[in-house]
Amino acid sequence: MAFPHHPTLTRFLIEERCRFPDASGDFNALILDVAMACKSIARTVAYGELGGVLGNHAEEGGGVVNVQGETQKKLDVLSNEFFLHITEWGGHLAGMASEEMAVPYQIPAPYRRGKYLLVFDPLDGSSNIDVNVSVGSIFSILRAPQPEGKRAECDVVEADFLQPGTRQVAAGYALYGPTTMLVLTVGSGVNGFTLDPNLGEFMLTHPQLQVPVDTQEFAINASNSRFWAAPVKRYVDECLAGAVGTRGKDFNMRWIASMVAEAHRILMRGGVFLYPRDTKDAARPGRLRLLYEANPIGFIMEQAGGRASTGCIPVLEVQPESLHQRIGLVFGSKHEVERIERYHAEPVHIELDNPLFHDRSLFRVCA
Ligand code: AFP
Repeated sequence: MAFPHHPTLTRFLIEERCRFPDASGDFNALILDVAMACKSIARTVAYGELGGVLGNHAEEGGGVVNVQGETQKKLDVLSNEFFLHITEWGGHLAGMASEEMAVPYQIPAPYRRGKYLLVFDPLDGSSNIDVNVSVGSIFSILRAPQPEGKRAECDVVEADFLQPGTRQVAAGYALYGPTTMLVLTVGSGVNGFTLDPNLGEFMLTHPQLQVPVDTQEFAINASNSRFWAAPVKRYVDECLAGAVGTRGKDFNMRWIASMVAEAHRILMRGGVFLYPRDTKDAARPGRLRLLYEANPIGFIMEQAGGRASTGCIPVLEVQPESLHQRIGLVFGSKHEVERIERYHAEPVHIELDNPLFHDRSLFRVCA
């Protein structure tokens, strides 16, 4: 076998750590534990039907829904378990929160409690797992607010996790596609690692990724178009008008319904992703979750020279109000996201009789 000529994730982390002479090594150890959880999930996902892991998670009496009211897949539950049990023992974490758990997870005794919080969506896109679409895990690392001397006796509470995305120490995702990749930012650019299936190691294959600032590709669930706000309709209509419209160029549209896969495509070749706030369900201010979907992907996009927004303000600046808060999200190529923000800031004339955005008046959607 050829001598591996790509640096491993471990080497990358050790070299990064040299920039912080006071670092204890806790952070690197935590990232390696997260990577181990992702490798375990990748292997389980790869077995598919052979592993008996497809289909809905069911307990006696029927299927199970998570705190979002969504049906849990067997792989959602398994992936959550991998994250919890592979990272809880190392002494680096004060607590965790996940899409699949209503309340924060306490690090069990006898494990030591550490200085970081781990927030994750263990298997994004999982409603498509049974049709073999690429899925992934998304994670965000924050600092725990508990002072060092108090960690042992202090349980984490929801408020500890309610930190804006600008406070993330690191964020990343693993994509379980034709190859398994780990994409990571520790706040100094974005690096992509490919899992070498023989060595079982993530190798640095995509250093310092950059999202092209311009694009001719957008991603949105067009079946929701009747629920969109006017600025989103305007943006999409202009893309669809193509070369003969105001944009003067043709656009391509993509929709995988697995945000982590869309984010990866955008990181690789540019594009813009929109899951905006709409009026489909007035009680749901957006589809995606702020803490473990929008913030980590937003951090990665911004670190790669792209942009992430609610449509009105940078998503990383939003002060979270609850653990499972949903939010409108637009991210990708910088100039397109800025254009969408501009459309939201301009006064628009709404033709719709629309209870969320009010009817037939001049107003700013972001006001
Ligand atoms: P699941 O993890 O439940 O499949 O949800 C995936 C997701 O949150 C995100 O990854 C997709 O972009 C979005 O939902 C797809 O939503 P639609 O069902 O509206 O296409």
